[in-house]
Amino acid sequence: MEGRPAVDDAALGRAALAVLDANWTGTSTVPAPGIYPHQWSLDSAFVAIGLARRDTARAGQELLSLFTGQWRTGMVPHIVFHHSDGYFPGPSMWRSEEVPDAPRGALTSGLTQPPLHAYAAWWIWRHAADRELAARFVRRAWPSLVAQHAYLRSRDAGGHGLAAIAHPWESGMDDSPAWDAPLANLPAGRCGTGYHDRYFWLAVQCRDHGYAPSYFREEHPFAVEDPMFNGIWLLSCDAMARLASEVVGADPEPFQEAAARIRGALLDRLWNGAFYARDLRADRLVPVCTIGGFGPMLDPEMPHHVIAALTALLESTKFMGAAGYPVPSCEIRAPEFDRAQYWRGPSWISTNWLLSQAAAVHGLDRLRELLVASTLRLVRQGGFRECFDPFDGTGHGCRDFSWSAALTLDLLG
Ligand code: 9WN
Repeated sequence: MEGRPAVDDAALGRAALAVLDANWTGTSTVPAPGIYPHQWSLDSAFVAIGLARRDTARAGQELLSLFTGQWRTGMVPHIVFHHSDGYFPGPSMWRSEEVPDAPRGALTSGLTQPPLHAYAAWWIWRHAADRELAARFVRRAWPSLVAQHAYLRSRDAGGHGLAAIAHPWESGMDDSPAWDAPLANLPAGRCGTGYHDRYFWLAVQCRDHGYAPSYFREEHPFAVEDPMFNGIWLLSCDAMARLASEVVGADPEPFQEAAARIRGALLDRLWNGAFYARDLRADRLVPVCTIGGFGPMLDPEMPHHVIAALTALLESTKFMGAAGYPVPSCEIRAPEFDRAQYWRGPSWISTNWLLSQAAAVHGLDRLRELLVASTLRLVRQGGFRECFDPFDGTGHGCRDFSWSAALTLDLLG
């Protein structure tokens, strides 16, 4: 790509596969050795996408293995633990074994993450060399995907068609400044002062209320409608509709209706010239532009004026225009921006990849090419790091990060 010798791409592809092989446990892929030694939901969806063209069987197994942790409510937990050690908070905090709806034989967290899985299943179906194998996988995954989508409706705390996250961990973008205001509003004195004290306190509240959707909707003090979570849900509803008619022989209409409902609610509830997260407990938009605000761009049917405004914002000096290594996870000019701290500034391969898909569905070819080229430049220069400084490309967080490797494979084609 970009006039580089083919050998560079081949070597990068081999290095990416080597990371995924090293992080493969035999049934699924850990996000990174050492720091994340269990299975994470969103990470597995990205890994499945990255493997779809290269190894259909393993891509499918990644998702099916995640579904062994699915709860009877349909909830796909954000972590399925492989053992009891190595990550805090671990199984002894979550205590899923005490929850009647949790599976026996698997220890899991009690929260979820963005539901990218139906889209990942569709990606496998679309890109697999072995169509029969891919179709068998889709039919096996289908009941789990249907249950997951039904569960998300039970998380509509605002009553307008969007799922509300009950914890920053559910967003997949845990340190994002979009959660600062809702976290600041938690009952002081009961939950500690630091953000991470508050994360822990919130998780304990969820546990002590049995992770019940009715508690999440009605009482839990953190309830936020996030444009990225819901943009991904919408994308997956479209994927469900396609899988229903192309593979499963089911009725696509309920999923088409769900996609339309989410689209309408995103525009009614979260759009104000850009998409913002809505803090349901304070009933107001959180006035900071983050990478999460571009999630609804993934929808092929978002109105043209919305896509034009989002593209202008993305290309402006608030985001890509001033970053040597886009896309920063927070608006560069915001006071909350921090170039080195996780979701408060650094560029991530996952969100770059999602935006490259958004650009593709809207025919924004130049934007797509720029995103692909700059994303590959990041990993070529810095390796498969967790995230990157958006100004000089320095890698941050852990090394040999699975979704950085997997999505590189996809970008290499
Ligand atoms: C909490 C595993 C996960 C990702 C998230 C990322 C980070 C965990 C953490 O790592 O979250 O779930 O310990 O900070 O924010 O997107 O799924 O890679």
